[in-house]
Amino acid sequence: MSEKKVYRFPEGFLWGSSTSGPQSEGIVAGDGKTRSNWDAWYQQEPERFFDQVGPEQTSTFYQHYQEDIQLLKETGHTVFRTSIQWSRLMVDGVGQVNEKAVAFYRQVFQGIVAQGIKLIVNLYHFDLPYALQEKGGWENKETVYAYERYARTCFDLFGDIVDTWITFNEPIVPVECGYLGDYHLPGVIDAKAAALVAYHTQLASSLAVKVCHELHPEHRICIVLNLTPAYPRSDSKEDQDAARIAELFQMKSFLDPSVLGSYPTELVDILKRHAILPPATEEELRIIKENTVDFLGVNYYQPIRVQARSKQPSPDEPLTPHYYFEPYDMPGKKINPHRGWEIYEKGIYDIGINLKEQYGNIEWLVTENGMGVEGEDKFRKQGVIQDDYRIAFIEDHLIELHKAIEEGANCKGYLLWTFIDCWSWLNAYKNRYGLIELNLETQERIIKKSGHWFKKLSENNGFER
Ligand code: BGP
Repeated sequence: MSEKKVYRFPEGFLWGSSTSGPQSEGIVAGDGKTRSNWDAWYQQEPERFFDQVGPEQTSTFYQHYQEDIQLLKETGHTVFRTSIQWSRLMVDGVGQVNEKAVAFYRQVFQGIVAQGIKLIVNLYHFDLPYALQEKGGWENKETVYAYERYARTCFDLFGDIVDTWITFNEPIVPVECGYLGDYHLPGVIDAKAAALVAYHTQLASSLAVKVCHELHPEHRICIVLNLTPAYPRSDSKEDQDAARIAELFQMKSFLDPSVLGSYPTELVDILKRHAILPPATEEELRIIKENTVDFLGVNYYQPIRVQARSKQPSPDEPLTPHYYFEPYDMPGKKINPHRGWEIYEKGIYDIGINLKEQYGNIEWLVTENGMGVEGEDKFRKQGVIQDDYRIAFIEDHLIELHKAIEEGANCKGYLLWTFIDCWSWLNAYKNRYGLIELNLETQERIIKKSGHWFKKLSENNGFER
């Protein structure tokens, strides 16, 4: 039998998980929360959400946070990321501060820090106050300044407890899903609006970095990006071009301005060519240039595989990034059938090396990686879900991450999505991601096999395989 290899991570490597306010807190009568885009959408079209479970029924963290913080400890967390809901903290995103929200978040944050767990707080996880959405959302520059005021309010209210912040989670997702597809509000296909929304979001992120550094120079702030590497079908020039352009849209549109302070010239040229380059003032571009992030959060689930278009775009086709490439469905790829996402562990290695070589070896954390599985009940033995597939999924990715770190990648921690089964946008509770099972009827929490395993992983700062 071959000998086992030990994968030990650098000293101080952080082990934990991420969640978000909208996916975990739920809504309780009298809590003072105002409507977000998700609350409003569920009211309008509940049938779009799996089993018609909406955002008010998320994992009751609002009531159970004390118990849940204990569970973080029991599953070996040394780091935890969650988000503040803008629509909970400020009436309709611009009005009065909700004192109940302030009390709630302060108790949560203090409770986490008191356990010796490093806390990372995100300001925005797809959840725009609906009142702002009604005024044009991120197409309207007023939203940028409303977000800046909201960020400042958070730094003021919680800066004595929180010292590590995130401006946005996966800002490209609302652009792709809301302005180039029909999965987030407003659900339109409008490339010009998409480019404007992306630009305004980047400007808002840079402003939050600026305000954070002004108010609390000792704090650190990052942006979380889903950096899906684009792999070309072949090494033909056409396929390589397709992959390069896919990465420009999907990855570099936020990575370059956030880390390097400017947009890739090729991306600007493409947007100009289609007459959809957002109008940017010199002052705004200076803000982006001067306020780059201190470190980066990387969410990695799947790669994208692309090829050159097989047919010319029709003149009537609305402009989307697919004007330049088409998806490549690689035969034999490994797939998570529940989510339909490819599993390609080496992607995490490639990201680490890319950040090392092209982005000044910026410090980064894996801020999400994980496996959503439907119907986990069938894996229950003696009351506990035996999710060996999740353990294998994490280990497989950690092996690649370990290799990248050995080769000099500057990764400081691994945060799983997520600690407890949570509500996932249109998929609601279809796929479960947690180290801890959530019983939707009783709200009982039971640690899965992976949760016990994760504790050992954290205590040993690695694993053997
Ligand atoms: C990421 C989001 C998370 C989470 C995760 C799982 O993109 O940041 O909020 O939802 O994906 O994806 P899904 O819930 O769609 O299965």
